[in-house]
Amino acid sequence: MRKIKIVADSSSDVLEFSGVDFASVPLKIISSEREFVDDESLSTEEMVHYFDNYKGRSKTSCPNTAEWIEAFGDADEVFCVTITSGLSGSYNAAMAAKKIYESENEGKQVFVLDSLSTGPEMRLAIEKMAEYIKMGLPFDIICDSIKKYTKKTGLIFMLKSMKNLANNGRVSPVAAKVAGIFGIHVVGKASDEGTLEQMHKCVGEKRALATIVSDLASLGLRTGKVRIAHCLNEAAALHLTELIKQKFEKVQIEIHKCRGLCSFYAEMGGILIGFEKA
Ligand code: X90
Repeated sequence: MRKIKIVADSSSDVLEFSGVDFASVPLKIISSEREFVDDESLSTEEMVHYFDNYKGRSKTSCPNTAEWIEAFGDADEVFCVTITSGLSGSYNAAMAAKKIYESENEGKQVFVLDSLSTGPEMRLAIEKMAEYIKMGLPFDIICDSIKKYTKKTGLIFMLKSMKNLANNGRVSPVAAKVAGIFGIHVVGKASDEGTLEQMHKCVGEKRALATIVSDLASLGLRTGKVRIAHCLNEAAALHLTELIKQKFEKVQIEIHKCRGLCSFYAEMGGILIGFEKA
């Protein structure tokens, strides 16, 4: 029996997954005083409040090659998914890990998927990988199928502040400036290159959520899955769920909490929505 494992970096907000062997590899969120490891022991709430009051420099770091290899364990087939290579070194580290692991373990195979996204869109990829594994599909077929599947998924986000994204060079300071001023909520999507693409500046959360629903329609949501991740904003996640259900009757929605990495960048009140396109 070949041992099969799914490994994702912690930006997926997935810590465990039932029915398959699964590991999360943590990113780190670092201030000049503290280091937060994005694993199951992290209190994201405490971290978000800490950074809300913190005025100094902060940064994040992705898992290194050794950490990826360690997470592979002794699996014969490994399916990895990483945060977008457009914003992080996680994909490159996982690819380096794949090369070493495969060359040191004859016959073992590692597939690394660059999600070109993060959070709930990665969760959808993990769910699909698990489905294929449970079906008993061969390694190569799973790789091809998952690549095709992710062409039909998307990510929309709503941000009330883009301070941490701008301070860490993940968006331009000019673009980030509007978020939060006069109640402006930025609504955008993960671009095809795996970067942030701003689409609307909405005044107020209500307006922003309505805009997200119409964007979901124009981007291709019809009857598929929706996965919402929120940073300390369950009220918005629930409201959005209602709005989505009114427009798309057959969708299957789940709400999850952002873990550390997504909480740090999405900031208080932010939400991310992963969805399947028809
Ligand atoms: O390697 C590292 O240090 C991690 C850097 C991650 C930078 C961006 C994370 C964004 C998280 C923000 C909204 C969604 C953006 C989607 C873009 C593809 C969440």
